[in-house]
Amino acid sequence: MAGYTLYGMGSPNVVKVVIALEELGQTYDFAHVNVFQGEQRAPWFLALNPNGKVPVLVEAGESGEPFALFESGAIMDFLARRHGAFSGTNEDQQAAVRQWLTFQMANCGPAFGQAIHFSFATKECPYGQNRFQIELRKLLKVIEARLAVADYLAGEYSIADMALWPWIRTLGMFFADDLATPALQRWYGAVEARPAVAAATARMDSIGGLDRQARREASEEQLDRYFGRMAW
Ligand SMILES: N[C@@H](CCC(=O)N[C@@H](CS)C(=O)NCC(=O)O)C(=O)O
Repeated sequence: MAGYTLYGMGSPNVVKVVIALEELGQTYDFAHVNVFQGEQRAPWFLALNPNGKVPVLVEAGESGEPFALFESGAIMDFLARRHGAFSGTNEDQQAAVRQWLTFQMANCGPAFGQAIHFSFATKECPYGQNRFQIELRKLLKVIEARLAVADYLAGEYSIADMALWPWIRTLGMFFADDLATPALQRWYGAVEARPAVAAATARMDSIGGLDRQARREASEEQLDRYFGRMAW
């Protein structure tokens, strides 16, 4: 039996956890959650994450009780500490890893997600498009400046890079021109070349078909709820 079960879909916040599991050499079962049709709002899922979002990681308990964790940043931090890698080797480095992980979680995830949402969901909303594209470009400048003076976000390759990389990959499908800067490209290629990252992306690309099917089969009302145009 795999030590972990990861509940998710093929989105960046889930891919980052798959990268961490692969980098740490952990076995895991992947449980696909049909977010387009609202499976994340079912009572069984809310018992794992009351906020109704993927990813959720469940660790099989050695003495019975499984341990469930939500919020991808907390999951990354948990996995790195549990398996003693990719989170810095002294207190200063550990703080730097958590700093850049928090930077990704608190800034890049929300702003990049909204920039993507407004670019395809509500083309009639220039206020939202403009606001989040300005923030996206500002954050990309911060990342470029950091990677111009450091190989990786926290100096050494860490869970902070694993957390950011899938977001940059996804941004490439929407805002490729904004990503054409030298340090970001150098870093992106270095992370992409890691065998664990290749294994993670291959596994997650196979999940993409499940997401596309779930989205195709969702009703208009379910899609309105998923995209936040209507309350659940
Ligand atoms: N801050 C959360 C964000 C998770 C998140 O936004 N998950 C999305 C997919 S990437 C989701 O589950 N959406 C479904 C919904 O909100 O109903 C994390 O990093 O874990």
